[in-house]
Order: sequence, then structure tokens, then C-alpha cells
Amino acid sequence: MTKAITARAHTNIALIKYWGKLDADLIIPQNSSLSLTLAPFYTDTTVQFSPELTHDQIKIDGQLLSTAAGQRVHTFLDLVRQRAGLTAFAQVDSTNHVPTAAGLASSASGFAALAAAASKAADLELSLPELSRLARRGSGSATRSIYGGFVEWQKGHDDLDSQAVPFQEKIDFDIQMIAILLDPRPKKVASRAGMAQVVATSPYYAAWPPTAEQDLIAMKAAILKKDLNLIGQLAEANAMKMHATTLSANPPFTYFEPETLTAIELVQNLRNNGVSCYYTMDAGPNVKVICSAKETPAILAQLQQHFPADHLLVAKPGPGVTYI
Ligand code: 2P0
Repeated sequence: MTKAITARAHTNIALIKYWGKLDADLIIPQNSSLSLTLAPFYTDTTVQFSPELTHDQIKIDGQLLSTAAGQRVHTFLDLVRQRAGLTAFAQVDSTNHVPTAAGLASSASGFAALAAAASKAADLELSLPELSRLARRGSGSATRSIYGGFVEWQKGHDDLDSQAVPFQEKIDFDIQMIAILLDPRPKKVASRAGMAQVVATSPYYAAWPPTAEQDLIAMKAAILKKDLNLIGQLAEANAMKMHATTLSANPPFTYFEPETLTAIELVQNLRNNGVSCYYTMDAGPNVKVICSAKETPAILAQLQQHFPADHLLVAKPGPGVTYI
């Protein structure tokens, strides 16, 4: 039996989105992306390989997964076993401190924590770039959750160079997010299926990779200038360009719910009244507000007139993966 290893990885929200794959098996993206790792949302995962097990036992939030439900995790563990020359099955126990499947990217923290715990339990001793590349094989957004702060996922060309690099791990200016939880149900169109449908059918998709690469260059300059307004404007525009590709897919679909538009309008109203805040959205209806800590009380006061206070989660920048 190997040692039981526990890793913690935080989720991240992309300011420049990853949307579309060049290689679905290796998870090589069509464009580079950039995210902010968040402190309060994380996954703790413990992995132990044991020759006594007859199959992988995967528990998420206390629930033992069926073989079918755990397929993505089994496939990922096979990759780790193959690299380590191990044959033993694993016991995996994972706890999400993230609202699962509600657009807060639990697959990012989930696969980053799994990659860290499983590789160490298997004695692989990976460097952080190697860990980032391994996490990528589980879920694209997990590539970025290896690092804290602002993180760039450089799309690269193949398994050996598609990896995240820290862009700014220690952030020395005032920026945070407020996640507005609108819909706790699992999303209707999973991000993996949604982006594949867009790449295959949207006539607008061809415009996405080049525009995202331009946005990324501008975003990095805005971060270096510590310009919250420019960061917010770029993130908002980039997110809406991503969402435009879903409306133009065949069949068309959207992650917007009526409440999503309410949240967006509130952010726009606040801005019209001189409060600096911007929105972004992922493959789900929830809205994340990009703002400063200084202006957060005013923003919360406004949002609380429409949404329950416990659906408004304030998130400061968070750290990279750690062992606990
Ligand atoms: C992102 N999203 O950059 C983008 C923006 C959703 C919208 O990464 O298929 O769960 O496992 O690589 O990472 C969500 O997609 O997809 C995502 P897979 P993933 O955060």
C-alpha cells in the first residue's frame, strides 16, 4: 500500500477564456487563456494506491461513485499508473469546497488536486510544469489551478508544451471577485460538450482563437498596469465573445438564464453610477463580478436587493496547489 497523500487545489475563473480544443484526447486548446485563482473555493483530495483493491474506489463529497460516473477519474488514474509503472488500484476521497457543477469550475480544482495527490502517492515527484500538464489531461481548466494568482495557460502544440505558467502569483493591487450563485442545478450543457458543438458547427468560431489571443496580450498589459477598469472591460468583452459562439452553434444554445441578465444589468447600473465593476460568465448561468475590495460593500448592498445574501460569495485571489 502506498502512503495516503492529500492535496488541496483552488478553483480559478478565466478572464480570457479557454474555449475549444485542437486535440480532445490530449486536451490541447485552440487558444491560450488567463485566469485568477480564488481563495475560498477549493478541493481537498486524498489518494492511496493499494494492491488489495479490486477496482478504483472514488468518493466525492462522501458519495461513492459508480464505475460509469467515475470513468473520467479512472481514465486519469490509468494515466498516472502507466507513468509510474503501478498496477494497484486507488482509493480516492475528494471533498469540494466549491458549489459543484454550477459554473464555478469544480473540475479545475478537482483535477488539479487529483493530479497532485495521485502523482505524489505514485512517487512520480513531478515539477510544477509537469503537474500542470498532467492536470490538463483531466480537465483543461485544471491546467491553470496548479498556480496561484494570475495564471496563463500557454496553449502550446502538444502534450509537452501545453501548460500553465504563473503570470503574477503575488498580486499587489486590489482585485477580487463576487460570485453570484443563480442556479445550483448542474448545468444543462456540460462545458466539454458545449465547446465541442461550437467548434464543430458555429460559423463564428473561426473568429474566436485569434480574438482571444489579442485579448490575452491586452489583458497581460492591463494586469501589469494594475488597471482594474481595463482588466474588467477586457474580461467582460472576452466572455461575451465566447458566449456569442454558443448562440451561433447548430443547434444553438445558451448558458444564460433570465436571472443572468438581471445580474448583468445590475452590474451595468452600478457602473453607470460610478462604481467600478465588471462581469464574466463561464459555461453556466452564474455571474462573477470583477471589482476591488474597496468597492465590494457598495456592490453587495446593491446585489442584495435582488439576490439572497448567501448567494453572493466574495473571493480574494488564492494560492496554488499545496499538500496538507
Ligand atoms: C475557462 N471553461 O477558461 C472556460 C471558460 C468554461 C468557459 O474551462 O473539457 O471543464 O474538461 O477541458 O475545463 C470549462 O471547461 O473543460 C472551462 P474540459 P473544462 O475556464
